Amino acid sequence: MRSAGSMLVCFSNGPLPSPIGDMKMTQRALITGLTGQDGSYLAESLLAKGYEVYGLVRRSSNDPMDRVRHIKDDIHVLAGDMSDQASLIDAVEESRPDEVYNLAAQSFVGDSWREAAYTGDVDALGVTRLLEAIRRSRPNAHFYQASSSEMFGKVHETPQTETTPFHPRSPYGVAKVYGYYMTLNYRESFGMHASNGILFNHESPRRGIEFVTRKITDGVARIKLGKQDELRLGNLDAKRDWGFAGDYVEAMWLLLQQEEPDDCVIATGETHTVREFCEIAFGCAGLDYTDHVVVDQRFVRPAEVELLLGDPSKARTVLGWEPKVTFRELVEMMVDSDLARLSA
Ligand code: NAP
Ligand code: G4F
Repeated sequence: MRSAGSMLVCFSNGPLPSPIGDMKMTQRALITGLTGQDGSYLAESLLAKGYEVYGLVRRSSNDPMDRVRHIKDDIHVLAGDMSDQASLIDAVEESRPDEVYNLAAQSFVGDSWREAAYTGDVDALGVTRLLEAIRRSRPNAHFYQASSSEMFGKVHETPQTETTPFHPRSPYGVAKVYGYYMTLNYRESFGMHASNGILFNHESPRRGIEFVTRKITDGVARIKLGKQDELRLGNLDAKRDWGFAGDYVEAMWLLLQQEEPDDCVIATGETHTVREFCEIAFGCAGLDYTDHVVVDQRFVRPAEVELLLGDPSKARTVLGWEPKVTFRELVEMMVDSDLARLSA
C-alpha cells in the first residue's frame, strides 16, 4: 500500500492531523466524470475515506448534478471539459491531486457510430490531454484510466484477461484502446503511476437510461404501473458480465493504492444474456417478458460485441477485490428502485 501525499498539500489546505500521533495526511482526489454513474459512487466512497474530493463538471444548460446532489456541498466542483486542454491544466493545478480518476467519457457505445469523431476527441485524445496536464504539474499523482471490456470486442479468447488481445468493434472501443495505450505510454515514458482498470459492465439504479439494463428495469416499472405496454430492444442474445457499480469503484481505488502502477480486469466472472436480464427483471414485477418485449432493428448495432466474460483472478489476488452484489440482487435492486421512483 502507498503512503500518504506530500506535506505541502496537507498543510496548505487539508485539516490538521489529529491526534498528534496519527500523521495521516488528507488525500486529494480529482474525478473527471463526477456527475456520471461511477463518478457519483466513487465520490461518495472517497469522501467516506476522508479524501478531499474535486470533480470536473462540463458546462450544461441544465443542472447536471442529479446523481451527486446529496454530496454537492462536500465536493469542490471545477468547470472543465475533456476536449479542452487549458481547462484540464487549470483543474489539475487547482486541485493539486494525489490521485486522478479519469471517468469522463462519451460512454454510450450505441451513439459512438453516430458521433465517432467526437467520441475519439473526448474518450481518446481527452486522456492524452489529462495525462499531459498531470505530467506538467502533478507528475507524482496516481492516475486511473477507465478502460473497458469493450476493447476486447470480437473476443479472441474466453474468459478475457489482462493479456487477451484487443479487437474493438465500435468507435467507442477504438477510442478506449487509444486511452489504454496512452496510459501505458505515460507510465513507460515518464515513470508516471498510471494504471488501467479494465472494467466489465457495471450497473446500478444510477445507470443512464439508454443502457440496456436500466432501459429494461425502467420499462418493467412503467409496464407494471400501466404507463406503457411494450419494451423495444435490440439483440437479446448478447452476453455481458454485469456487476454492481458500487463494488467496482472500490476496485478503482484499490488499484491506485498499489505500490506500482498496473492494469487489471474487474469483472464478476459470470456472463448472462440480455434475454436472461429481461426474464429476471420482468419476473421481479410478476410479469412475463415474452408478453412485452419486442425486437426492434433500430436498436441492433452495426457491429456487435457478442460475448463478454471477465476473469477477475488478478483483481482477487493482487487487489484483494471481490464483487459483493450478485447478478440477481443487482437486477432486483434496479427494478425496485425504478418501481419506487415511478410510483412516487
Ligand atoms: P456515464 O454515467 O456516462 O458518465 C460519464 C461522465 O463523463 C459524466 O459525468 C459526463 O458528464 C462526463 N463527460 C462526458 N463527456 C465529457 C466531456 N467532454 N468533458 C467532461 N466530462 C464529460 O459513465 P459511467 O458508466 O459512469 O462510466 C464511467 C467511465 O467508465 C467512462 O469512461 C466509461 O466509458 C467507463 N466504463 C464504464 C463501464 C460501465 O459498465 N459503466 C465499463 C467500463 C468502462 P455529463 O453528466 O455532463 O454527461
Ligand atoms: O447496455 P449497453 O448499451 O452496454 P455496452 O454496449 O455493453 O457498453 C457498456 O459497457 C461497456 C463495458 O463493456 C462500457 F465500456 C460502456 O461505456 C458501457 O457502459 O448494451 C449491452 C448489450 C449490447 O450487446 C447491446 O447490443 O445490450 C444489447 N442491447 C440489446 N437491446 C441493447 C438494446 N443495448 C441498448 N443500449 N439498448 C437496447 O435496446
